Amino acid sequence: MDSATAAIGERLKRARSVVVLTGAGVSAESGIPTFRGPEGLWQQYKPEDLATPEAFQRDPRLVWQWYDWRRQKIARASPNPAHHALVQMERIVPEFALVTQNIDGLHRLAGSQRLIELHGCIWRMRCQAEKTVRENREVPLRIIPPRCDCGSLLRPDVVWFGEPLSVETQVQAFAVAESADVFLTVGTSALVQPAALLPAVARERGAFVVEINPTSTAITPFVDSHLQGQAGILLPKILSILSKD
Ligand code: BJW
Repeated sequence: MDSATAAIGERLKRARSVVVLTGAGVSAESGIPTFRGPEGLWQQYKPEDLATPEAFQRDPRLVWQWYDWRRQKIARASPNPAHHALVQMERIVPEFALVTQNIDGLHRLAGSQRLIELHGCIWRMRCQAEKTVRENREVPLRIIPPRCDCGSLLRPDVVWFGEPLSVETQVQAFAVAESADVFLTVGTSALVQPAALLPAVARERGAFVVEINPTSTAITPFVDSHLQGQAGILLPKILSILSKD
């Protein structure tokens, strides 16, 4: 194991509070496409056609077809070694929080408990009229677009561009970031706000910020350490040091 990875493991051993921010790259090794980059969803689809409230208002059927396709892909996927390593990390570190931008539910499926889902969850639907939220795991959907018993359209319970994140979720995420001794940002391009602010906030409050990503991102120049590689390889390595007496 290289010395930078080993050093992060040792630093985590001494930390009281560890916060991890994850993005689509953490689920890439489970076969779920990321958004940006050469293989990303935004190469093939336009966010303004599929991931905005205006797009849903214009063509709910198209938006739901895309989400139905993604639900089918996610339903076939399993958590990978990165998800599992984070579950173990939570069990070892005295104060741990996992903040994810992912809507695929794989962290929860792996067993993460102290989890803040910033952008919602693809397995929940929200009634446009009543604002009630329900779990729905039907794959594929029998009727597109799905409707509530009240007759109104249901929408995916996710956060689209131009929509605010839930206040409670956002407050929780910033609070844990502010109290972190070590902050890991894993598998995110760190382009989407407000999530991308979290590593900067943590660093400003004195956290040691580590980025795990095969490529450089918007925040690489500002982190304390960039471990260049796949989350599914590096997180288990870090965990192996953290678990040693
Ligand atoms: C690996 C790997 C491996 C690969 N291991 N790594 C300030 C400045 C500028 C703009 C804004 C601003 N504030 C707000 C905005 C607008 C906008 C925004 O940020 N735009 C930017 C893109 C410019 N933000 C918003 O609109 C947000 N809302 C908001 O701020 O509201 C304010 C408001 C207040 C009051 C009233 C009204 C409004 C909402 C953002 C919602 C984002 N939604 C999406 C879709 C969610 C639903 C869905 O999935 O369908 O969230 S967009 C998409 O991007 C998704 C992701 O969660 C998010 C982040 O993407 P992520 O996870 O970083 O993925 P990628 O693909 O970008 O990166 C993957 C990385 O993994 C890469 O770096 C790879 O190298 C790496 N990788 N394999 C480790 N094996």
